[in-house]
Parts: sequence; C-alpha cells; structure tokens
Amino acid sequence: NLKRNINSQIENSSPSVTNFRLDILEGLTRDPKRLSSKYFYDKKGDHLFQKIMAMPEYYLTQCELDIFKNKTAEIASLITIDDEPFDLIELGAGDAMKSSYLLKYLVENGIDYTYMPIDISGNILSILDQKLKKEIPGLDIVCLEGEYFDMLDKAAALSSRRKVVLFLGGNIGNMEVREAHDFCTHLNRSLTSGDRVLVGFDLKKNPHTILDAYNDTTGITADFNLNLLTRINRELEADFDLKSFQHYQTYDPVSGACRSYLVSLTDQQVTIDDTTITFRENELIDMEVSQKFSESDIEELAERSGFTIAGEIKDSKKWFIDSVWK
Ligand code: AVJ
Repeated sequence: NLKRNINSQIENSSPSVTNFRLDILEGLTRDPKRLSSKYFYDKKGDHLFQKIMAMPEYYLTQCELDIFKNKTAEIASLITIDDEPFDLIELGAGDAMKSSYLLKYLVENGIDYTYMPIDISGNILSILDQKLKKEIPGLDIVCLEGEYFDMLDKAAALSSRRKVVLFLGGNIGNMEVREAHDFCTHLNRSLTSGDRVLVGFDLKKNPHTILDAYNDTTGITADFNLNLLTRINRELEADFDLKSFQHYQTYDPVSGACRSYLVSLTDQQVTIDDTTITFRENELIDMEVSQKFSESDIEELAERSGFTIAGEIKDSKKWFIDSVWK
C-alpha cells in the first residue's frame, strides 16, 4: 500500500509539470533572470498569439501566408522527389494556417504523404486534427505532442519514409544565434540524404517596422508576456502581482535581435511553492528573443550546420523568406 501511494504521487507530478517547474525556478534564480518563451502557449497564450497574428503591425504571418498561398507549386517542387512518398513533419504547427495551403495542394495532386504536426500545446493539436480532417478529406495525419527532437525521434520510429521538416513562422528566431546553430546541427544529424528542411526566416528590414510588430500600442504583446506569469501562478501556485511588472521591447538592427523583457516596477518578493524570489526595482526578466536574419546570415547558418540551400522563396514585399535545405 505504501509503495502504491508513492507511485501514485510520482504519477501525479507528470514529467511535463516537473520540467516546467524546474525550468521556471532555474530561470528565476539566474542573474539576469529569464523565462522561456516556449511556455507562452497555454490556452490563453494560444488565444493571445492568434490575436497577435491578426494585428496589422504583426506582418510575419501575412508575409509567409503570401508565400504558401501564391507560391505553393514552387514549394512543392522543392520538397518532393519524383513520386517518393514522404512524411511531412511540422515543428510547432500551431493552427497550420500557412501549411494547410501546401497540404491541400499535395492532396489534390495525388502525392503520397503523411502530415505529422508536432506541437508543445496538446490543446492546439486536438483543434488542428479536427479542423484539417474536415477541411482536407483524404489527408493522412498523425499528431505528435511534445518537444521537437523527442517527437522527431518518435516520427522516425513510426515510419521509415523520407522526411520533409517544416519549421515556419520565424519560430527559429526564438533561439539565440548559437542555439539556432546547435539546433540545425542536431536536425542535420537526425536526417539523411533525401530529406529536406524548409525554414521560415524573418528578414532584417526597417527597424521601425520590426519594433512596431512587437511593441503594439494595444498591449496585446504585453499581455502575451504577462500571461506566462499568470500561468506560473496557476500551475505552480505562485503569487506574481501582474500589475507590478511592465513589458519592455527592444530591437537591435545590428545583431538582428528583437528582445522582450518584463520590468519589476518595485522591490518585491514572489513566492513559488516554497521558493522565494527577490526582485529589485527595475530588475528585468528576459522573456523572448525574435531573431531577424540577413540572407547571408541564413547562408552561414545552413552551411555551418551541414546543409546546402536547395532553393529560397520570398513574399512579394521581400520581408520574409522560406529557405529549403538539403
Ligand atoms: C511565434 C516565435 C514566430 O517571435 O515573432 C509574436 C512569437 N512573440 N509576438 C515571434 C511572438 C511576440 C513569434 N513566433
């Protein structure tokens, strides 16, 4: 009986909750403090990100949508090899708004593939599964909930077909340049010669345009950042006072790093479970980087991680690029 009790206690704190707790505590006991933007996407966070994508200032989604809507055949020709069946794996699929144009095109052209969306949000995946099955009859879909590489391993175990990996929306921008390099190297090692990767990059452009996209006057991006504190309060029984933190956004056009912070407005203490975190007035929490790239930054990243560029497609404004690597 005792053993059973212990087991059920362990089962109750599932690995995802444990990792979340450890990550949050580790980040907040660092100097400078930081939280990972990958945790933005709970139910409320998914909703706020949908609102961000609908903001006129947030051009990224429209640009990549332009590519997937109007250059679909070009994308298809870069990722297909004759009639070879393949698995189309999307990292951080979200609502698959852009990729659904490609999915439709491939089904209509009788191409044999399985769509495998990977996302950290189980909530968004179940919505996506229902939506796509209705919108694209005949689509073969397998949803994978979890971290990118765990799920890539799972996809490889499920099928031995050629892999095409989509990493859209400028999601790669949420990594520091060094991390992006390690990530692409890891990706390169987990793929073989016929495989392809399609990565979406937000290009360096007028710095005002970039800053405005992340510093909206309506405060949606601020809420998106603050929502992680709400999530920590709920899931880890913490007591962040949201009114004493303020969103602050920067963009450095030289490095291409667009960064968001939360500023503590007072000296204060926050309790998370049995840990007390002390904030000084004006102390920062580093929340998110949204890295911007030049075309040569992209070339360098591809080459240094072992890939060759097979083709590139830009939107009509030339603000965003989908780069296909082999
Ligand atoms: C989903 C990572 C592409 O960095 O542009 C939007 C997230 N953060 N506004 C981005 C985000 C603030 C977005 N990505």
